[in-house]
Amino acid sequence: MKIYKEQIEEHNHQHEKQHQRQFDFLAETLENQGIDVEKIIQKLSNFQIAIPSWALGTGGTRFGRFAGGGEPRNLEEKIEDIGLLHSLNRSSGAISLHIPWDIPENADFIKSYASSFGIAFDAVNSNTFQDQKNQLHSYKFGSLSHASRDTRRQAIEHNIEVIKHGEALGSKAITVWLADGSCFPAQQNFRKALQRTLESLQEIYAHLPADWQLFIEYKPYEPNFYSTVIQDWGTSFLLANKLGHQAFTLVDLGHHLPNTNIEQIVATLMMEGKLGGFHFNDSKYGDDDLTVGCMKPYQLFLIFNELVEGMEDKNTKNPYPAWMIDASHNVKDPLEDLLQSVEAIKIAYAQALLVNRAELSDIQDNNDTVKAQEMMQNVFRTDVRPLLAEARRRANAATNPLELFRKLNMREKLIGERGKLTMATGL
Ligand code: PSV
Ligand code: MN
Repeated sequence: MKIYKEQIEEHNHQHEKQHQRQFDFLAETLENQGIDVEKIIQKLSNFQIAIPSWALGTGGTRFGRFAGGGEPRNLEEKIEDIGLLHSLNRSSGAISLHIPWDIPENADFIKSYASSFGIAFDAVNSNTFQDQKNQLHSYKFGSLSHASRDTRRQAIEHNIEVIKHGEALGSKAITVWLADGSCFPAQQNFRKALQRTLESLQEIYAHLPADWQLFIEYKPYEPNFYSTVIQDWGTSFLLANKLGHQAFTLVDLGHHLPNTNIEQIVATLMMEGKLGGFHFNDSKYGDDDLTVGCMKPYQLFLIFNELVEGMEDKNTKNPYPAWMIDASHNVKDPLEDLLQSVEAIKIAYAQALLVNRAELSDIQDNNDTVKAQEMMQNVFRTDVRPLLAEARRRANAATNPLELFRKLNMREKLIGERGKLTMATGL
């Protein structure tokens, strides 16, 4: 399934007058404030957010799953779905694979198929949180931290295998997320479990190609409910530091206890040059996996404020972070959901680009808390959507991707092609 250039042009043509009016008004307002609008549009055009291969089907909960219809049946169809997103917004030019959910049988073919849609391969993800058919040792009580050497070895080998798959596709990073931990007090020796995890990671790190990065994701609970071995950014940071210069911490927005100051974590990691990547989503309670920006858009903006600050500061040596969406729930059309998430991320990014860094720095040095709030909320309340639409228009994408997706009846067409009861691999 494809969206043709002419369909996008026609859509943009219909919205042209209104878009132009809104864009001209905003551009003039911002230019009057001394903001270089062209520069911001350029940055927005360059900004790409990877789509996880597991977010293209309807997510479920432990209570059930309600298939939405037309879900991709294989890796090729997942790539086609991301191709659809990318032709609509030109901001989703990468896919992040989860192995073994999506093992490419013919890497060369998959690589060139993805590239025909303008899609590259982002970080690959290993999976030692589920047992696979015919697996010798169970991960029920952990993987890289497991008390048994054989189980750890199996998990290490799996990660090395994942790196090999990634190399064949042109990925440059592996993300390790461990479900390892314990459900009950005293079930596990914390110190030994962490030590074993470090040693396992060291073995994986030894197999990392020289131009690769290793991202360590943390999570305070779930599926283990008493403890997780890599519970927080501090533990991830500690491991990344011990591993070496190719290892980094990965921040998943849903992996924090309520009210955690995530923007401060971002700033700290960037100061140390150890923020490797991001998994975007939103939540009300925990790892809810909801659409980015649906609950706490101001927090998202404050996080981007720190990210932009860190990226623009020449004194920080943090590499450019890998951006990915990690969300999947069970009520929305996954493609519509992803379009909304990408939009929310780019809105927060655009707003952060509007912040006058020199002025904010003066305000902070003068301890003017009132002005700090005025300034940040003024930016947050600026409707930057015409900037995003303009960046898309110039890239031959749709000025309003979601509207066009619906107008073209894309989901109905996907159901017609793939059927109503298809089920994508994933959680
Ligand atoms: C775990 O909750 C996680 O955030 C990790 O990134 C996994 O790879 C992904 O979700 C699995 O859905
Ligand atoms: Mn994640």
